[in-house]
Amino acid sequence: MSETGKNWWKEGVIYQIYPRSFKDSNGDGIGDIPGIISKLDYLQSLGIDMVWLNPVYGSPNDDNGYDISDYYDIMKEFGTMEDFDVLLKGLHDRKIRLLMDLVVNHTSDEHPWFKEAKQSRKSAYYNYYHWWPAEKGTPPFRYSHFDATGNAWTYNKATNAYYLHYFSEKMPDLNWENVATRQAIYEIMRFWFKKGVDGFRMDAICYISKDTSWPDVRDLVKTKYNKDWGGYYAHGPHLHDYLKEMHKETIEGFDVTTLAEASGITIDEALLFVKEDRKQLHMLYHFEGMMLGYEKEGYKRPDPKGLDLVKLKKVYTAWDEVFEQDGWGTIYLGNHDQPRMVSRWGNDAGEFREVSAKMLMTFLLTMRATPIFYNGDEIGMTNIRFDKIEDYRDIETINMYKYLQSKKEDLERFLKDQQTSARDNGRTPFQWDDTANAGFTTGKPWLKINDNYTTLNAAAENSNDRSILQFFRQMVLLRKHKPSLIYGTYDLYDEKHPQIYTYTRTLDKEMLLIVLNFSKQKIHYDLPFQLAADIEPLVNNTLTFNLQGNMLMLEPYQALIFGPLPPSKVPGRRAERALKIKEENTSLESTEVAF
Ligand code: TEU
Ligand code: CA
Repeated sequence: MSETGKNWWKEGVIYQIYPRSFKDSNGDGIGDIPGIISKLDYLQSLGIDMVWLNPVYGSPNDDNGYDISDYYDIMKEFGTMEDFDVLLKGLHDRKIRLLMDLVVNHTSDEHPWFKEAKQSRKSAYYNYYHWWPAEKGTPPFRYSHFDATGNAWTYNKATNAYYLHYFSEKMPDLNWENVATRQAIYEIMRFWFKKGVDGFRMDAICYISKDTSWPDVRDLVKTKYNKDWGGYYAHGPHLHDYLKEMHKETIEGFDVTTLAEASGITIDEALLFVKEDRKQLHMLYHFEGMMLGYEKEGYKRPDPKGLDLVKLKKVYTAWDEVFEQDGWGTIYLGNHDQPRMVSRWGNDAGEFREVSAKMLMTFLLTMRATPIFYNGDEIGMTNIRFDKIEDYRDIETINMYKYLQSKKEDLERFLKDQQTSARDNGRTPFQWDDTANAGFTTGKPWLKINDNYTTLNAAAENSNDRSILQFFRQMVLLRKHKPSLIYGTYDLYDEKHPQIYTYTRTLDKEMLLIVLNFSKQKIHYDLPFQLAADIEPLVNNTLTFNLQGNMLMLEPYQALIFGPLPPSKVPGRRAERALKIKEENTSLESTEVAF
């Protein structure tokens, strides 16, 4: 177990709600807060401990709420502050904590600060944003994630200057160099903490500090960061100063947690953010896993070679080794920025959907990290795979389409690739039951509903004892009752096996063994150590169990947990690692002696 303390946010399971798609209460086709309130008992029935709610603040919705025009109010489409208070109380009554989404790398261009700022260079709010005065010529190129031109500077006539926007041109970046901006942000955070929210998921938080000497970084980005603008953006000179200051001004004194969206952050610097005595943030989520199975260059394009499980094991094992030392991690396989978990990492075709969704759940709920589940994943919702651009609502897809169109690139291929990777795959409305519009709305849904809702829905799964949903509930309970699954040491076996992911979790005298088949093949698998001949698995996502001697006959996507067992005497990767370190030290010593 890590030396660091035990905490509620390490022990809980996070459930992410995308409010626009969760439940519509008034028939306008858009999910809302009263809709979530009507599903509070459902949330409780899941056994989850924290809800991460995507942004619900005032917003013109250029990027579905990530473009905020009022941090102190609720988006009209979502309801009122009274609704919010009811939701918060309803969650707390059910012992569920609420994490809000904090979006402070940028605001909406309709935020009063920007509306003022863009009037004149003399405006009191001019310095709340980043500007490049036109008399200095063309601004140094910065890449925009969402702009159809790819350029993050947009010209504004009244100030005769360009403003910076790492995302869409309706999302100008806040200037954190300015003390007043920072104080205004801390004020917002304290407002919500005082209201009783239990923490923040922090959007694009690693991008907040900019090098305002504005160097020409095109070459740097191409070489050092391998064309990865996220990597460059996440390395601003004052980032850690600001996070430290933020902690002191807001987090200290409240029993809250923070979860950083850490795109662009590498593994060797993760602890700079979450090492406990650095007093910055509590947890982060990395993107290394999310890059697997995609090509390195260009937009998110599936790699024809598919997913390499050996690499996946390497990534998640390496991140575990980081948090074994200090800090704490999270683990997820999908969210509102990603396609559906089962479509991407499992198999959503026919009979495999159910079993592979359960296998992925077993993985997420047995790793040493706080698991984050995205709404709909608990019932195994799948990618919608739109075939025309008109079906998409996401600014990322729409603007990338326009960009590629302007470059005369292959649009057909782009649309095909989007069926695998587009964010809207994960944003289709929640499938509650088999009534019209999946019980999500009585009106016209803002984004098409997946046709498979007639059979794939929460109501059907609720009344089926062997459903994905019931499996999820049981696994969440199991994690709660087995401290080894939370704090236990993680040890990997057979790291080179291309289909099977095997590991143990050990705490004190108790060990659990987890064996996951990530493939659609039946596999004969030699266990790394002997189990009792009459052993029965503690968890099995299939109806079959076949152990002969040391050999397991695994069904496609089968997930098994054995235990509690006494700690293994056969070393896994962890013990091998310790041995290696010891050997290195001995050889060092002997070298010293020799010379
Ligand atoms: O995402 C930030 C981010 O790094 C994106 O580039 C992300 O990698 C991309 O959306 C993946 O396709 C956050 C939010 O999660 C996202 O929904 C917002 O659109 C974005 O910030 C801007 O606020
Ligand atoms: Ca509504």
